[in-house]
Amino acid sequence: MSDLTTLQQQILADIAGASDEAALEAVRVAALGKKGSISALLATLGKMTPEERKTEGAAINLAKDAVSQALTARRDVLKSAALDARLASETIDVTLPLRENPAELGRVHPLSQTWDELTTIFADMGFAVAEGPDIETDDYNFTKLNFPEGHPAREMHDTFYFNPKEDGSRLLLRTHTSPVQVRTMLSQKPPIRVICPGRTYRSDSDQTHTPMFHQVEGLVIDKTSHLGHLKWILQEFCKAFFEVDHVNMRFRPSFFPFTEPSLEVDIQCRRDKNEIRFGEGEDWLEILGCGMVHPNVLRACDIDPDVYQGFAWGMGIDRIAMLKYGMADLRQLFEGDVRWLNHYGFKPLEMPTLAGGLST
Ligand code: 2NL
Repeated sequence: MSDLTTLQQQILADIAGASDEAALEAVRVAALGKKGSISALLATLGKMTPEERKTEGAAINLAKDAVSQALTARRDVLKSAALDARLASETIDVTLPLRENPAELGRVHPLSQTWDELTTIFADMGFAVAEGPDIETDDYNFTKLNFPEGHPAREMHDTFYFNPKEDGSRLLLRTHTSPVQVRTMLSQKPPIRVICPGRTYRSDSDQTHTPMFHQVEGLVIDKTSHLGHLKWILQEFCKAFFEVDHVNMRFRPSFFPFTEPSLEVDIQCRRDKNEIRFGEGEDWLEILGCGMVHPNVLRACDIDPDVYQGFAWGMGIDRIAMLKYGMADLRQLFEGDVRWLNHYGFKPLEMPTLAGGLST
């Protein structure tokens, strides 16, 4: 009996001495676990007489209850002490400035923004986006586009050529995205409605030219497509892109080998010191070239010009980006200066939509 009292006191002392929840758990296992000291005593009840079992059993169970209660009480004390310690150590300075959402830290390059804006506008008019390789054949970049071999028009584009192959043919860096439209006409049947945005290359470098630049061309081929459709498409594009209700446009005769007739398009604007406004003013700004696709081009692309006709246009993405976003120097677009990008860049989660505004 006194053994039981001693054991109980020892266990209660161990409980009081446990300094954290792990130590307390060890004490519990040593007393009440499968091989614990109190469990061992309970196991001896089976070998006792009924009278002994009555008195001994009651005493052991009282000791077990006392130990259980002490364990619970100590666990509560240790838990709240641990919480107090955390509360004291983990302070939050609510006066610190908000950190920017990591997803909002980077900036979208103005050219990517412009690219997204114009694909959004043309997609709304039912145009698909087509892409192709930057390295092209002479055939796709020139011959199929009605630039005859040795024709001076080929010299109009300062082409980057690769070294000639054994058979004399040479690859080149595409000088416009027209070869993508050639590929589209060769692989699809009309009606065709595509835009082809992409990188293009010409050996030309000054204040207003970089050897690599971006172009978006458009192509529509159907049975009765005509310049009236083209004019409407370009007018709607300019209004949507420059985010104005009204634009005046001027179509001037021009020459491209791949269109006949060919036209250049100016948009009316007001040019103040550092700002250009569209839909008002007396100045004219050239923004693109266009025309009816030349029958030779259709034939070269396996389309019968007696059945189908269409129109095409091309414009510089870099140029319209600079016009819209008031950037003075073309070359800064490609310098990769993070300070410049922080100023002219766009927030990544604010994507252009027609309903929500292209560039809010
Ligand atoms: C400009 C002029 C233009 C086209 C591009 C084109 C493409 C095919 C057939 C016919 Cl496959 N035309 N593209 C037509 C007229 C003008 O670009 O000044 N771009 C910056």
